[in-house]
Amino acid sequence: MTHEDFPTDDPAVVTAGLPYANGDLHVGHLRSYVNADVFTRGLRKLGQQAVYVCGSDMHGTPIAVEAAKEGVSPEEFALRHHEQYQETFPEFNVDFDQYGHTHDETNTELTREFVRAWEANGYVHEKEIDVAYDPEADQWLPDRFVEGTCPYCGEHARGDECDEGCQRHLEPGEIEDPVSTITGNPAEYRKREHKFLRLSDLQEHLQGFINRMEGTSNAKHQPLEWIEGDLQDLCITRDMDWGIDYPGEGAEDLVLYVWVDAPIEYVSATKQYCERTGDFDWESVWKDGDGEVVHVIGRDIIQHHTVYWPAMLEAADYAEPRAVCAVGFVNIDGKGLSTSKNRAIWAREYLDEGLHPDLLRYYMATASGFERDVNFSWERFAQRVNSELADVVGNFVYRALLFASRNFGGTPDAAVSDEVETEIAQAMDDYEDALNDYDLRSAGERAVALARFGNEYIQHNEPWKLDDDEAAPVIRDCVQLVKAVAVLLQPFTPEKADEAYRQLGEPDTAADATVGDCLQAPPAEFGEPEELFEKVEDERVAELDEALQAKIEAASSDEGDDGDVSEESDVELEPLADERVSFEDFQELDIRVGEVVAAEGIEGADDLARLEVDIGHEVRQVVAGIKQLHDLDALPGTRVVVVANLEQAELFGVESNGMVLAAGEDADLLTTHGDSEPGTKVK
Ligand code: B3M
Ligand code: ZN
Repeated sequence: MTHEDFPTDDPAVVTAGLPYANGDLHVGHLRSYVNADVFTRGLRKLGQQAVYVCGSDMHGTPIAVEAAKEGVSPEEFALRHHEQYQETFPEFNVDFDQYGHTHDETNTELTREFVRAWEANGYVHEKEIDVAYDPEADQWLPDRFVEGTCPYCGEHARGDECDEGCQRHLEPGEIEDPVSTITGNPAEYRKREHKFLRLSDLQEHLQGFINRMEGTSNAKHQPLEWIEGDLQDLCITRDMDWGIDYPGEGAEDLVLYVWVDAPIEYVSATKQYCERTGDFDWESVWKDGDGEVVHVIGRDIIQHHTVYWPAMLEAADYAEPRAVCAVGFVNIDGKGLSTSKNRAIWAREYLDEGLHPDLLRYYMATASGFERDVNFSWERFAQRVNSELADVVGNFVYRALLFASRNFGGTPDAAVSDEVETEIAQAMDDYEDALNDYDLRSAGERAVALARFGNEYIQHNEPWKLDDDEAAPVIRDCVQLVKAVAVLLQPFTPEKADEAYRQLGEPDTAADATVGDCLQAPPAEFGEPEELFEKVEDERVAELDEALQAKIEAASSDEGDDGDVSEESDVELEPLADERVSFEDFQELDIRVGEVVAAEGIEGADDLARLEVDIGHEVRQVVAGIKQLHDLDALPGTRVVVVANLEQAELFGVESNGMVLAAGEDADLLTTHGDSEPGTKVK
């Protein structure tokens, strides 16, 4: 089944993965919430009815463990963070239409209804399993109360997720060599009855769903492997006090697993929104499928949203979501962001620097494709802000509106030229296509490209050399372009777009505008504009960077203490090879300098990219495992080092004729220090 393009006649419900109410917000969080917010606003631009819902995730061991450390009750602890999130999100113009939490009455009730429906539909069974137990603390050890070794990949893992290795969800009893995080002692496995959701009965449905769903390619491809073999049933109960009590028989002392009530909050928040506004019927969206549900999540919770959640929905006779978009992580200095080690840029810190939220929004939504990781750096942030928002958008808007207001008191009385009308219409089409492809970066870049066109247009036509009659049509075109840029950029930079709209004398806000307004004439009268964007100066970048470097150093010297290693992706050095190779053997390798001329992802492969590399004598096609790790669009022009006489191979049906050398897990591409020409032999 293919989905109808946006805009459709049904309401869209966009959700973002619920933040655990257990810490401060940082840029890693913001990336998902900003992207989902931009997407929702983008849908509205297309004329799609769209609401954005989310809430705080209050339950589970992520909260219980942290609350225990502080010596406060989980409820008090979680509510405090929930309130803090409610204040912080709007400061980044992340405007949820409904922001609830998983412990509120609506979600508690709805969660119980889901479980009762599963029971009534025969999807729940009870089974005796091994559960980790700490004899010294005399306590069961659910999820984050236990750590050990992942049975699938051998990495260190938490009780319910292999967060450092294969990212798989782990069922109770699966983790090997369990250790209690309460006492640090080895844990025992003891027998215990728990409730399970029969995923095994839903395999066929899930396979169909994954084929039908839209979204990012990582979200579509990763689950294929998980649902191929026999699906394990999902344990839906835990031995804890904090959580939603199991509603059925025989499990009075158990609460529901946090991943049961957490996604149900998507429905609860929609229900609360609908009850408050009366805008549409939440049940027709969630139960009858007369709606477009789009989940935006971090790439570490793909399994929960493409396997467990659709199974939970189906087992309770709910409809399936339309799309799952998995956003990449934000790394700092090439390493995973670590909250416990303060290797992070905090939301509050950013705001305290007096930086405008729209700048970070634009950077977070366009720094790379949705699903790729972004390596945060102040330098790149400043570069994008300065060269795109300030030099292109800000400069164009200011020049055009200043000329218009000084010479014509507003929009000149003239018709828009065919050339400009066609250009704007093309931008509107491209923008609509990009949003339908869940490609925010292209949508944002299209808006900036239109401003770039405007700058070139004004430069080329030199209205300052013309008399008013001759200048009028040129400025009329430019004013229309300003309006179109403001409309298209609004999802990314809502405050700045509103400001541009005010400068144009528009009576309504840019938020109210739809793509169709790009071609509607702006008011005849408006005053002198002010600059929209301030540049982030070099000295500022140096200061910000210095502060970040100091943090990174402190974090590195901290490494190996008992901090939260779970969020790390630190490189472990491989041991040096003992065996030596002869010089002759080495010389058999024909290693050349190359220059990337084209780079694109390979359809169907999560990590692979097809590169065309100029190696002097010819242009070679090479397949490289760098799709997630590099901004492919930025690669052309980059010097690389290529093993030219490696055996040919075929990967995902694409021939690879050579190998591009890269270092480590991040595939840091080797390049040349000087400017050796493509084809130069490396020896
Ligand atoms: N609270 C946070 C995470 O694992 C978790 C998301 C729930 S979404 C329903 O990223
Ligand atoms: Zn693993």
